[in-house]
Amino acid sequence: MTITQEIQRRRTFAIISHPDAGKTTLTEKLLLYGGAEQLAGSVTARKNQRATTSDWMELEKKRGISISSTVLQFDYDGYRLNLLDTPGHKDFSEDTYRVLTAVDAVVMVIDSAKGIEPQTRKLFEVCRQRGVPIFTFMNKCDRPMKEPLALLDELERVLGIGAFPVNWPIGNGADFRGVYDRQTRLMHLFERVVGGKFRAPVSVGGLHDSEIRGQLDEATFLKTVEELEMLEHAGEIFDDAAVLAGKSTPVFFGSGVNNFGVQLLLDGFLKHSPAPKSRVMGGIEIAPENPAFSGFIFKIQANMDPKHRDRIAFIRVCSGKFDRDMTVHHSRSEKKVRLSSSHKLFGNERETVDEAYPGDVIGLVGHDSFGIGDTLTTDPKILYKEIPRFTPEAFSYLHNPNTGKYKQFRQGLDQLLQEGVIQALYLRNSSIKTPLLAAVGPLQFEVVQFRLESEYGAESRLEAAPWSVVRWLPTDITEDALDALSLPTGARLAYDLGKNPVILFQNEWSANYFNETNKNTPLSALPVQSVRE
Ligand SMILES: Nc1nc2c(ncn2[C@@H]2O[C@H](COP(=O)(O)OP(=O)(O)OP(=O)(O)O)[C@@H](O)[C@H]2O)c(=O)[nH]1
Ligand SMILES: [Mg+2]
Repeated sequence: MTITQEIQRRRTFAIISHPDAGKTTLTEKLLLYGGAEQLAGSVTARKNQRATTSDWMELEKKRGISISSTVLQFDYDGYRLNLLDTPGHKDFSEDTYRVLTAVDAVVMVIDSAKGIEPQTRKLFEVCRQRGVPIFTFMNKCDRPMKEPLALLDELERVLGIGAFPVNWPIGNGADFRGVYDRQTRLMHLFERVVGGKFRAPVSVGGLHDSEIRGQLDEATFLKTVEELEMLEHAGEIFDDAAVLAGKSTPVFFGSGVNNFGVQLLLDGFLKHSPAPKSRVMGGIEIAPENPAFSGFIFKIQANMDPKHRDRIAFIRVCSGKFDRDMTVHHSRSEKKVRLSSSHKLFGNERETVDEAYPGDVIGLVGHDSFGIGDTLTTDPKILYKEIPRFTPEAFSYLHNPNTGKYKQFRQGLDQLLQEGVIQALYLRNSSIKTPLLAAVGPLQFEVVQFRLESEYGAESRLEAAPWSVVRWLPTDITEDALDALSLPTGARLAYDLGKNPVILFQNEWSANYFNETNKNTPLSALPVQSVRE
């Protein structure tokens, strides 16, 4: 296969939504239908007893929510898929947003009973800004759902995106029977299978096929026919260009847990989603076919495999070909490094990979100097600046109650900071050695404490810190100028991990007051990035 053929068969996408809409469940089902697993992970109604491929972390299993994104690579129908399941909870949105920089399309999952929820809306905005094509899966049609037309209307009204129903639900809630595929004009009626572990048996036929007709009650049949006629009258056609431009979203209905409509989503997605495209960095266009290998690190995760206790840097390949053992330029250290330990990933399982192409996400092991956002390339002129930063809104000290375990505590915390699980700040002119953690949301504290304990055997104790707002000072401000600042009551000077100066304020009001009274010291609400970061 030529490099162009390899690129054209790659599909790299994330599954996004508000918490609990069914992303992880759908991920498992895509693996089932994609033939990547014989049995989809046993997703049971009892949330605390789940064992899914993509929620492998101890705390994820315990809480039944996704905390960290997961990469799954598999082949299906001639395609190579790189699928990323993301956490929905807003406290983990840093992780989700980083993943969005690494994909070429997204599947947005919506709970059909609830419609568009706040976090879906935020994630949608990020996709729109980045111009990422969006495919919509209206999930949980097996539960009393909103009217499908109302759901489409909501997409158009709330998100301001055109919505094209590729298929249409037949029945609703307990009577949900399947979907009508508008492209092929065929009805797909599914049977429920206990536990949803195997592919759902399906009968396919035309709308007026006697066998299909016989399976539907009069009311459901008439409602479906009427709605389909309405859609036909509207006369819209599938517009690939609008989808690729992020102006319109193809909509699929179904039920992940029941395996209804999953195959149609998978096939429809593969048919219409884009292969890896060029990226523009600092005005230069880098095409995937560019002979230079390049990619960037968007995620770091330690201790994925308890047997190995190492850390994996996840890189999205953007151009050229990756070969194991190749030597590349590492942007942060400006040094040459040899990439000898490279892996293909499937949840927390990994397998050595010898080559990779644009679109692929691979894991690199054994490089402590790698950080999130770093570029690896054979052409040092290429530098990706993709990774967004977030403003923390929650601050807490993290104490080590057990001095005998100081080493484990410190090592664990340093590792988690490098992973970007949470941020840390250092108070200026302070003798306090207790780390001050800064999080986008408080659940991040819980993850840090849990992982310190379970992965490093280190206990910890949280103590709320008196600030709720952080602002960045100009990076070129001198130490003397910092000494001369007059801060509002309760405010403190500190440094972030990149040694950039910040001010911690007790509240928004206090930050605004400082702004008013120090016009020549502009503050930034967004983290600044110094050159080497
Ligand atoms: N009735 C019904 N329940 C579903 C369906 N799909 C998923 N669920 C249930 O919805 C709950 C949440 O599912 P998950 O797949 O964990 O949701 P998620 O979007 O990954 O959640 P986070 O990652 O925590 O944001 C689970 O109890 C699933 O069994 C569906 O099609 N119908
Ligand atoms: Mg999940």
